[in-house]
Amino acid sequence: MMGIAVCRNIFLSPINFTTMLSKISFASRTLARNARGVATIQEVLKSQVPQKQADLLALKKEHGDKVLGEVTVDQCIGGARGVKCMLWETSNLDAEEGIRFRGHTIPDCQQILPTFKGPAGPENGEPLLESLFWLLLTSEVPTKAEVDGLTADLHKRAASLPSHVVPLLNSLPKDMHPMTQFTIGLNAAQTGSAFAKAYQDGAPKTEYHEYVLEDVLNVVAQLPEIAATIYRNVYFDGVVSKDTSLDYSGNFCRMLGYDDKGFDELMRLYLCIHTDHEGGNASAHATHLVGSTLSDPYLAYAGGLNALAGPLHGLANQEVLGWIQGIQKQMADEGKEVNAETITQFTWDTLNAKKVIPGYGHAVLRKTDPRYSCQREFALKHMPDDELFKIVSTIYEVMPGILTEHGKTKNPYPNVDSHSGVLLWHYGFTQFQYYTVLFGVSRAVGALSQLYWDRALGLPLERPKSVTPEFIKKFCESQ
Ligand code: AMX
Repeated sequence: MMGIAVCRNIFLSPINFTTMLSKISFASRTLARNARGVATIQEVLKSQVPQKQADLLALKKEHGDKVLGEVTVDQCIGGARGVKCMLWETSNLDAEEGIRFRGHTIPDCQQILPTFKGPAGPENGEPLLESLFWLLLTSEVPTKAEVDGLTADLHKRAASLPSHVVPLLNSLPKDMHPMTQFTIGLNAAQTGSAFAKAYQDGAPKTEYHEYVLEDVLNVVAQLPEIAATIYRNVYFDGVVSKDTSLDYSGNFCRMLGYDDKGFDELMRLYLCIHTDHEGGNASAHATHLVGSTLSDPYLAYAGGLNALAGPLHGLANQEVLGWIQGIQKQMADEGKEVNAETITQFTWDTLNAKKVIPGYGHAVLRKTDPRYSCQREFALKHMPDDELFKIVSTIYEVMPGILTEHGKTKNPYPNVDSHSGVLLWHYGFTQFQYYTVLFGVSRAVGALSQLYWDRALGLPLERPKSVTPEFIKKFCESQ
């Protein structure tokens, strides 16, 4: 029967076929997992580390002196685009296809990862963030029971947020950018770092990853309270209420002050798709770099958050909303409609003013970001008539053509940040200066999963070679 089903699906589409294969392999893995019983994430990782360490040693021994690529002067000056010089376990980004989390596309993940209702599958809602966290850390698809165990563990760990953090956040000026507050909160929570303490106490290098895992789980568990405290302080009454009968995302929604099942589902999707985008993006790379100095996960991820706060990276989601409001205001002032024609004019005005169009373009991607596409699918399913969604759709119709005609960007298509704001806005989450904090809660899961493996695999201090302009000139002239 399974064979017939697979054959039939081959003729549907390659995506359906891949998804079918994922489901089959998931089913067989689930059988194996059920035989072994419910494991904790610590147990699974402990069983994987020796083999992974041996595999990496063997890879180095066999291929250590092979050449992965060369570096041109343009790449050296131009932000190292395409230079292959970083090991990354958790995800891989293809320019055409987009992100794969441990080999799984976003549609795959929506098929195979456990949801709040239980079994995997879009009919049961979006995957749980904890499911993806498990997949990123272990490369295995968890059972629902394993995910529930992780959820309970994270809820328990959230209580370990040091007692000085919330009062510190309460003392910050309300007009300080939420991302600045977020990094302050995370840095302040560093006093609880298990790794920093173990290092000071003389733990051997072979044990670093055990303490790092404690910190990774604690940071992920503590971030919602830091983030929600900032949101409630800046925009509301400062009161944060929890509901730990829910999953990580649902509880986070309650902490932010939202009690709406539709918004819970959106937050599950949102938190999953922002987790990881291979290693070279600024927030993941910064976390990896800072962590390579043996700064603990709190300090390392605070570095990542500072990178995320830049408008060319995570801050683009707030910029998109600001840009759309700019169109709306100008057209209202001029008594015009927001439509394809006026959006085109506004876009050219932005480009002629030498500004970027937020939410479009990408350093690696050369097609529409699948993180954009799945958010569009969500909107088509849950809010097809939303006015702002219609504007975002019209922008999507005209923008690739305009950017192509403009002729500068290598990728005229939308990225993740082009769509996230409109979904949040639909549920009444209109404080767009805060949007990057949500991105930051999610990115922790990817960047810190990798940081665990950085230490488990004993990766060294990152220290690429820089060169002076004089060196480049002399070197090239001597060739
Ligand atoms: N609007 C206008 N110009 C753009 C553009 C856009 N959306 N995207 C790229 N360009 C311009 C660049 O500024 C650059 O101009 P320059 O030669 O005068 O410096 C030229 O096109 C070539 O750039 P590129 O090679 O296509 O892109 P990049 O790798 O240098 O930069 C990115 C990538 C994302 C920073 C860029 O596309 C951009 O600024 N986009 C808008 C901001 C944004 O949406 N950021 C979020 C990205 C996703 C994320 O990290 N969250």
